[in-house]
Amino acid sequence: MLIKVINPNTTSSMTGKIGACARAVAAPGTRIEAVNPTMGPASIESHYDEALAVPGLLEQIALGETDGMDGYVVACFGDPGLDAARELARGPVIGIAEAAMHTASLLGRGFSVVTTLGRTTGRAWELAHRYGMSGSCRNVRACEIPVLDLELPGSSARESITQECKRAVEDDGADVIVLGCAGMADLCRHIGERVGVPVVDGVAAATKTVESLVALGLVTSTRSEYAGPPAKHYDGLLGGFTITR
Ligand code: 5HY
Repeated sequence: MLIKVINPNTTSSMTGKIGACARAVAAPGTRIEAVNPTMGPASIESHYDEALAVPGLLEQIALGETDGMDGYVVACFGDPGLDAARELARGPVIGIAEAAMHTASLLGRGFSVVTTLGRTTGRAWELAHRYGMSGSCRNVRACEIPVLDLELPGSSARESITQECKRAVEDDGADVIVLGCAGMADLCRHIGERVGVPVVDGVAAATKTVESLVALGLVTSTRSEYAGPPAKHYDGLLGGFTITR
């Protein structure tokens, strides 16, 4: 089974970490290809970043289709371009926020999301609502840590995030913690050993979700909304995204 894990930002060190976390949970016989686009933002911390990360993501999906990928993980907690990616890909496409929230809802009555910057919490709430998780989501907390600080060796990020997770358990009454950034994937075990409740990393959860769907022989429905994009010419910088049928 071939699964492509796409980090929609352009920071290759984060892609390496994401790939290692996906491979750590993949079943024998599952090959993980972890990639990031060469165009787009170095990190995704705003709506502007998210919008400009989507062309690079879709380019990687299109390449994956020519390479015969069975499924895809969108490894950014905003699940950017998820719907567009589902129109392009034959196999299942799963966002890490979607997978993490659904997984957390199976493990307790309520979960809290712990993410990077406060300005991204609105997006997380929007996704909780979209995924039918508003009733389970107790809170979305931010540590005010820039995404790329997670890449700095020896930074205090890990300790700050762990403390915020503890507060989520004590103050929100969270039964489960959802890590709100792909760059936190490698912190899952460390935090899990210190907060006393299950901690869900979306990269791992999404990888296993794609694996299960492919193993079940299930793909995205093309009945309506996720049918392939209509043939259309794209102008200017996006000329390469032209759809011919
Ligand atoms: C992520 N940004 O998972 C999101 C996290 C966030 O570059 N990878 C990013 O803060 O929304």
